[in-house]
Amino acid sequence: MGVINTTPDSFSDGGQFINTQDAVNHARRLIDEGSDILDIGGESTRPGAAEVPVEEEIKRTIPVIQAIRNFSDIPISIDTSKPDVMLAAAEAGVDLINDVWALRREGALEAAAKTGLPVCLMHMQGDPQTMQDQPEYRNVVLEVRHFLQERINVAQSAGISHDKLLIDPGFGFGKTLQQNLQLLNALPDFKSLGLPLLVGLSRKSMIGLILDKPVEQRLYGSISAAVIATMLGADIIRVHDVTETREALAIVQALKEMPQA
Ligand code: 9MG
Repeated sequence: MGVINTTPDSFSDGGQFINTQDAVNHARRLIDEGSDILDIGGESTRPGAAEVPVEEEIKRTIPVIQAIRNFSDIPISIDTSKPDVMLAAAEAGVDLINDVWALRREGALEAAAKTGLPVCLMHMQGDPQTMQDQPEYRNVVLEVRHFLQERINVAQSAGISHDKLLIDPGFGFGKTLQQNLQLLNALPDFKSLGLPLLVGLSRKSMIGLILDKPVEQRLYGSISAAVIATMLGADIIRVHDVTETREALAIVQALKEMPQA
């Protein structure tokens, strides 16, 4: 899954793609590089990010989706938590809703159900403004797993069928470095929820903290994390650097497909 942020304050690309044409050019590049899905977002979810009015989020994302739909049928995911953005994006032809709030914002559950689209439910403790202040868990793996199970149940009760759901432990969303590493190590535990597992580790602060590197120097760390996550069962990896990650994951794939002796 290749990332396209149409935000001026994204943590990892610093708002390079705020202009529609730039975002569309970036989409073409990610497609050429072999991205299987494009994830388009109009509101930064980095720690401390401010909320964006719904009209602005629609103005940033929908023209990009419409433009991509004019030349490609690549699966597109809308990274949003707002019901009106979900509905507008569905109308514009997206294939997946990626909600870092796991449909907890007012009206999101109903809107997502109305679109009939698959939804990725992600765990986050707190909200983007404050989530990294002092994340606390008794047992991060059990609590995140419990949260996801509860959101799966809620989504199903609202009419979203099990086969339309994906889950994501939400690396960096209200977690310390140690908690992120515990979750990474425990990825196989999440497979027992019986849903595709999406993970986003690309350029995140956990990589920066381990390597003591700024965001623009986290490529090798991000690739390593993607390889580990895939080895441990992740099905979709959300990344900024598609070519490099694809090459690394081709090795994992070859290993997984090797006939057992
Ligand atoms: C939008 N966004 C930023 N980071 C993410 C992550 O780790 N997972 C998902 N599903 N979305 C993310």
